[in-house]
This record gives sequence, C-alpha cells and structure tokens, in this order.
Amino acid sequence: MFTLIKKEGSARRGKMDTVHGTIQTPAFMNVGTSAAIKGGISSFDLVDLKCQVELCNTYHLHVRPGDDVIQAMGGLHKFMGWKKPILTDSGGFQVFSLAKLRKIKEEGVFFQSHVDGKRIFMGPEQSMQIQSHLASTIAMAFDECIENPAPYDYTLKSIQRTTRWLARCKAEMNRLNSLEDTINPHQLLFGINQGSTYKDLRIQHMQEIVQMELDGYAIGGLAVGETAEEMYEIIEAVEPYAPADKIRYLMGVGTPVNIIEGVYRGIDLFDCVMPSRNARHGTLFTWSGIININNAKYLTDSSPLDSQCDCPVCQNHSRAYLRHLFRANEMLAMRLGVMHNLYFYNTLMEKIRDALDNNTFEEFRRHWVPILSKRI
Ligand code: PRF
Ligand code: ZN
Repeated sequence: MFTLIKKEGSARRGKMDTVHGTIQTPAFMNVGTSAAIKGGISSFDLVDLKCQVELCNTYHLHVRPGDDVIQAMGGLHKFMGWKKPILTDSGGFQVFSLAKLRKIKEEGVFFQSHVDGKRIFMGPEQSMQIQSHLASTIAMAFDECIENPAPYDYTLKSIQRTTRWLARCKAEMNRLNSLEDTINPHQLLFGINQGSTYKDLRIQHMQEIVQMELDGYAIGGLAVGETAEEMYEIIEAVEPYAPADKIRYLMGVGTPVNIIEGVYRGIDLFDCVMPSRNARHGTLFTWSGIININNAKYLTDSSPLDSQCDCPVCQNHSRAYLRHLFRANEMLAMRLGVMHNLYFYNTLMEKIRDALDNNTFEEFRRHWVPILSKRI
C-alpha cells in the first residue's frame, strides 16, 4: 500500500508498504538484470550501499537460468539472498530492445533468445506466470515500448493493444495469486502508460489503465529517443491523470538531473542502468560533478574520489589508486566504481526525501541541478 506523506508543489514524499518491507519514496531501484548487479556487487553489499529495492528482468531470468529453476529455489529473494523488495520488469521492453526476429501479434510476441537463438513466445499470461515463479514483490504489466519518434497511427493501435494486454495481465495475476502453491500470493501489479510523445494518446491511455485499479502506475516509452525536454513535457501532461494515492514509476530514467526533474513533476520511483554501466567505464558521479577517473590528472591525486561521500570506496581509497585500477583493467576497478555510483544514487534519493521532509526541495533542485550536470 502506498501512503502519500507530504507534497511540495507536484513533488511527493511517500512510502510503500509491501510484504518484503517498506520503500521510502522517492526511491531509486538498483538494477540487477540477471539476479546480479553488474560489477561484482552482492546482495549483502547492497545493504551497505543503502539500496531499498532491486530490479530484475523477467526476460533474462526466463532465458537463463529459467524461471522454473528460480521457482524450485523458492523464488528470487531466496535465490539471491536479498530480503527487501524486488520489482521485476515484464519483458515487454527487453523483448523489443534485445531479442532478434520478433513478431508482434494480438496474443503476444514471438522472438529469438539473445543467448542461444531459441524460439520463444511471450504474451501477458506468460509474463505473469514467469513473474509469479520469480515471486517478486512487484510485477510489471506486459507492454509494448515503442521507440521515439513513432507514427501517430501506429502509436494509437499499440496503446489499444497494450490496454487489452493489461486486462489479460490483471486476470492472470489474480488467478496466480489465488493458487495454493504460489510463492508470493501478495504479488503486486503495476500498469504501464505508453503513447510515445503524443499528449492526447498518453492521457487517453492513462485514463484507460486507471480504470483497472492497479497497485501502481508506471510511465514507460520515455528516454527512448526523445529529448529530455520532451520527456518532461509528457510527464507534466500525464501526471494529473495518475491517481494521487498510488505510486508512480518512471521506467529506465535516468541521470541524477533527470531524477530531480522527475521528482519535481510528481514521480516516486526510478530505475536505470546508468550508475552501474557508467561506473564500469570510469564515469563516476560526485557531489562536485561528473568525473572520468581514467583522466591523467588523477595519476598522483591522493584525495578521495569524492570528499563529500561516505561510501566505503571514498572512505578507503584515493583517486590515484582508483585510476590505476581502471587503467590496469583490474576487476576491483569495476566493483569499486559501481559501489560508489550506487551509493551516490541511493544517497541522492535520501537527500531528496530529506529536502521534501523539510520543505526545501525547490531550493535543493535549484542548488544541485547545475552542479550535478557538470563534467569536471
Ligand atoms: N516498458 C517496460 N520496461 C521499460 C520501459 C518500458 O517502456 C522503459 C522505457 N524507458 C524502460 N524499461 N516494460
Ligand atoms: Zn563514494
């Protein structure tokens, strides 16, 4: 259940109670696509990195090791050794971005596995069944995510199909949650708003999915080719139509600035591969701006990566040491880089929540947006 604690403008401070504990919002979900955070971060590290909720992917786990394997192991929580909430994405997005030779029909999507080329079919029912086997806290609806820009006619047909798919997701989720051997019979279902960059279609689709009374509402199909300004405009257009008493999730977004701007427009939940992906290439977020630790200027820099960061990396290591690890391609480079960046993102959310608690979020935004977007 989501509780709205307070508001500052459109920005919201809230909490979401689940069977796996409470998520304080606004929150950032740490991405562990294949039941692992890339860069060698374990579930016990995540606790120290202030992670509240982890995101895993239906499509990847279905392909390998197989959701039947995870079901036999008692679900994702036991399999990964992670006790806090887990959200699973439906496969809708990954099928479209990763799989080869896909064919979309009313029943679902036919495609080839990116691992072994095997032919797979996934529709709303299959996605719900896989997510029920994974036993995540929150399951996402099976949707079609279209790249921007997209033709109006196609977008209209697509959102109508995504709405029909959502009705099938809900019916199947209800059925699965009432089965006797379901691992998590309290699994929640979030709907996903689509409609490309067309405000009228976005609003029409949101109005349709709100009728279905879901546990939360996501905005999908953004950060897929449009500008940040266009993305903000769509959020502003559709936000008034999302129920105030339900959590709102902006999928696959984004930079620290995108997150602040999302919160400013009424978003509660985010996820992105950016902190882990960028860290693996030496791009690190700090409270003074974005740095590339590979830069020669750090060769003999004895200061911590970020003097304003309390993470284990900044408490123990110098920039010179980190640069050496990256240049030498040591496994430890990636691990330490990802640890710092995830700690940074989770701390950013904590600071946003503190600012909302103190009614200083406007000031927070004005102060941090210029700093956090700077490359130094
Ligand atoms: N749909 C789903 N997952 C997603 C997206 C979407 O549109 C996005 C878009 N940024 C990221 N992840 N199911
Ligand atoms: Zn740090």
